[in-house]
Amino acid sequence: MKIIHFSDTHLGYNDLDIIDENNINQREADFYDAFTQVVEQIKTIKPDYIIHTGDLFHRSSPSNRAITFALEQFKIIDSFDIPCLMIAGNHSTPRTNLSSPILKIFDNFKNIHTSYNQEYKKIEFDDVVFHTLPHMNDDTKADEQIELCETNICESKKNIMMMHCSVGAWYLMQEFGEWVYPTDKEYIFEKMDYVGLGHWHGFAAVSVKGTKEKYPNVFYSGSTERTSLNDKRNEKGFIELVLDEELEDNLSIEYKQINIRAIRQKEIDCSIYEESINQIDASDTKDAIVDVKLTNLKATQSIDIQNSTIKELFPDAMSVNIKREFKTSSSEQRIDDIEALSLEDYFLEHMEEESESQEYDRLKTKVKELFSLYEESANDTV
Ligand SMILES: [Mn+2]
Repeated sequence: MKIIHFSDTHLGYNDLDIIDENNINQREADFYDAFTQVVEQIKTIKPDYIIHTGDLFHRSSPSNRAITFALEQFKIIDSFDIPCLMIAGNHSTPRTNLSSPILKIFDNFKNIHTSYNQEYKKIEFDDVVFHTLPHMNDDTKADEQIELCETNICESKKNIMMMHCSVGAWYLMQEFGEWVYPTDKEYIFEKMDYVGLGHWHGFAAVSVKGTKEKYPNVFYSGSTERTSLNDKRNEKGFIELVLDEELEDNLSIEYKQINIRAIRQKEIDCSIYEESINQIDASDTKDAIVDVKLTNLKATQSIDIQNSTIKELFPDAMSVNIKREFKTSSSEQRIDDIEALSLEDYFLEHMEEESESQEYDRLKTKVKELFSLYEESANDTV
């Protein structure tokens, strides 16, 4: 039995204010592209089942474009005549009972089976039972649903569990209302042939109760794109799973990568600024998101280094983000001690320490000018 497991496709997510040739936010288009690649591969692989473990959409009320895209893609999936099972994640679960769950739009698709009612749902076929536990807002209710799942395990068929949660506290995404699967219920995993998980955005085998040992049959497929620039992974894709008694642990797991926009991290050491700039290799930054860290910066130096100068180092990049990290010395005051001082005063004091007197006078004028500009615009917004 062959199964494709993918997850966290976050359709409708957008970022970075860059518009593509079709007037669509470029990052939003990247997510559609990632999804399309998975569907194309499913068509070639022809699995027996397809499972999606949540966060199909980025929001519980997605945009018209995201809904239209999903309906087009699931029409294609439906035409494969392969059962496709999908559960709701925290991003696609409404927080109140007043709104209707978005996954309801697939109710009339022949081969699409959904589970979104914040309760356990058994979806059964001739050879396999899928135990689906969609995202649940209520932890107490969730415990009962897990028990229900356990009692429905079918000895004569394969058993596959589908969930959207953090197993223990190890796979939290720092989001609102995450569901943490209770550690004392992990023994159920051993009764399953496979546990397909969504929520964590990296491909991962789950560790046994926080040890280094991994369950052979419990996996996060990860997301198909990155919903935050803090996610530096360039490997995104899906799982091709084979369940077969001939195999070790009765299964094989293959992680299949798709092509996504690269994120490249670069560092410029400002204590050797010129040298560091000359050493920058921009050859892998075409169409990429580039993260540049300026390290060992001195405050005085920071004023003279323009973001535009740094961006010019990567002319073919899609976007360049610049982070400035200031050099710290042990003699420096801690942030808590200087809260009483205004930022402008603190900054000037620091510059006075750092620079020659003539240079200080020049920079002081510039700083005062910039701070007054800032104050002006800050007042405007009140
Ligand atoms: Mn997610």
